[in-house]
Amino acid sequence: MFTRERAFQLLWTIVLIVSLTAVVALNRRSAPTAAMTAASGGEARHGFRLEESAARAGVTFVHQGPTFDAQLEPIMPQVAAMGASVAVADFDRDGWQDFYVTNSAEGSLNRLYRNNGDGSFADVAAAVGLADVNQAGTGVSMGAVWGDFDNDGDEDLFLYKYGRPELFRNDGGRAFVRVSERAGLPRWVNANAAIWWDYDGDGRLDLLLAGYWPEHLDLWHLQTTRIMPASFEYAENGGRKYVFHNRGDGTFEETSAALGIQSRRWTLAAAAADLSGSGYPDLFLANDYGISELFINQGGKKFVEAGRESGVGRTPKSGMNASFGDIFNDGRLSIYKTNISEPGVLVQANDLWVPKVRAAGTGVVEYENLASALGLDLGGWSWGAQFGDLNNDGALDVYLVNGYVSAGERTSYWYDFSQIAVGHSRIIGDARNWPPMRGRSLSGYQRKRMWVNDGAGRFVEVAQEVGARDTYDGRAIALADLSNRGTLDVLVANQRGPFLIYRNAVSAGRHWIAFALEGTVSNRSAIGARVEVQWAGRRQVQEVSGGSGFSAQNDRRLHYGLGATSLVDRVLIRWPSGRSQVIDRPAIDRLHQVKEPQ
Ligand SMILES: [Ca+2]
Ligand SMILES: [Ca+2]
Ligand SMILES: [Ca+2]
Ligand SMILES: [Ca+2]
Repeated sequence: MFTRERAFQLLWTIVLIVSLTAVVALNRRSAPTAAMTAASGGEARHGFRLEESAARAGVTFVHQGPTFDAQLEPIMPQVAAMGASVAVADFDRDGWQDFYVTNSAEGSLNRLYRNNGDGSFADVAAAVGLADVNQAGTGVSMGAVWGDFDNDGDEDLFLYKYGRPELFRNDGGRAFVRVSERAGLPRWVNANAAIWWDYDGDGRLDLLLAGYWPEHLDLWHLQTTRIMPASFEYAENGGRKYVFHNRGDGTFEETSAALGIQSRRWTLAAAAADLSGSGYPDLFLANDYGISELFINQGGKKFVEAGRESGVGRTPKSGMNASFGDIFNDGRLSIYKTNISEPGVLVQANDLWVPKVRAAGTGVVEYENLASALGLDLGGWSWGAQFGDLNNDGALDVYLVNGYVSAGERTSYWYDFSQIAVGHSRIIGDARNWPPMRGRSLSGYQRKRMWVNDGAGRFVEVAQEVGARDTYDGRAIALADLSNRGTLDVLVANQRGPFLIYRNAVSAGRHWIAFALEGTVSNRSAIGARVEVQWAGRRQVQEVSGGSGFSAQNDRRLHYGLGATSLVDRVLIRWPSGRSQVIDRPAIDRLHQVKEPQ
């Protein structure tokens, strides 16, 4: 039987064999800026311009990577390649968006940047008790997500690590109280992904925590080097998934087995939204070394894995990102999952899963991959990506960061990497068999991608033109309106690199509208609320998210570009409780605070 899987195996093998014979002469330079034309030309053409201004804003953070057991030393740069993350929220409720940034060396400090409202930021992590969270023996930070789990109005913080997961209760924006034991969190999980969601719609936020490495591993004290994925395509020896159901009394119960979410794939990214039209959030997992998984929510009581049936889980790749966007303004969310591509060696190409049919009830949506057709397929060694209307023209654009290990500038590990990739599982699974990196790069010094959606379903790449010109090893990206001016700024967390803030200047005459939602019956953070904005014969749907992209969380206020229109006809809100709300002709060019009607 010549199965589809067999075809992909063959294809993969052929690609790698080709790579063995190819001359991998990568000649990379990291200084593209000199050759670039003035960004003002880009602004005129595309309607916006990005200017990197982190240092000027007082943000001078440089991420430190982890250093594991010395037995991993030869391949340390690639196994210790994650941990830079960013999560946005207004933790002190002053109306200005703040952000939390993780650090990943033992003993290093995380940062909480409070927005001063004047274009500058101040690190208050130490003052509020969120800095010193990477002490030896507790593991190191990989990412964080904000959510008000006790519905008291203050955004609480969940921190996931290669190590001890932590929950911090926000006490009035002045201090964070560690409540991990009381909450009932496990002792040790090696995770790169977590999200807040209210999967059963009871008005209390639950937590999904997705393991990458198996949870029994202490990466600083290895008993064996047989810890690597068993396969590059079908590895199922990764970390388990946890669902923590919020009991409402400060404690959580672990419900993954009862819900049917029991994957051991190597998850790198997770995101939830109501993809099936049931009123409950479904769950998408982007997995490394294998296929993606799509768990369809059955009324908050059970999940059915529908990767194969829906199409999104048929082709094994190296999934790194999960984000949703209504790119055609037709009320349907597409899924963007990034993967690895290195021209001339391995081109997995990114996936843009576009729904083919509108689902009814709890039915499974069928998807087709239109990444190539729309021009979103090639992003290098891709990591985090987010949808957002950066030029306020009414169509969602995509910002993507990339790059794996930028080391020796004219050296490449790709040849050796390809050799291990075709090996037998017994060979791949043991870190001792992986060729030493010896200071070589692996898809390093890559140019970022900024795709502008032309509104007709075609994306044009404009990163260099609009000023997004760094070549650091990007991991997490989050979009946030930092200055409350109706423009989405870009926050980028780089592995072993500086944190970047691209301030976004949008051309005059482009309108917008934004919504800050607060649940009453629903969870107070309003995670899962769905807002449809209708204007000028168009409509766009967005959902409030408890984490998306790669190790990231956007500004949870929903932002819609409107182009030249002067009128929004109507806004439809579907709260997670199921309540509906209609707002007719809301004022444009402003943020609307909307509280769920009781
Ligand atoms: Ca604030
Ligand atoms: Ca709270
Ligand atoms: Ca719940
Ligand atoms: Ca746009």
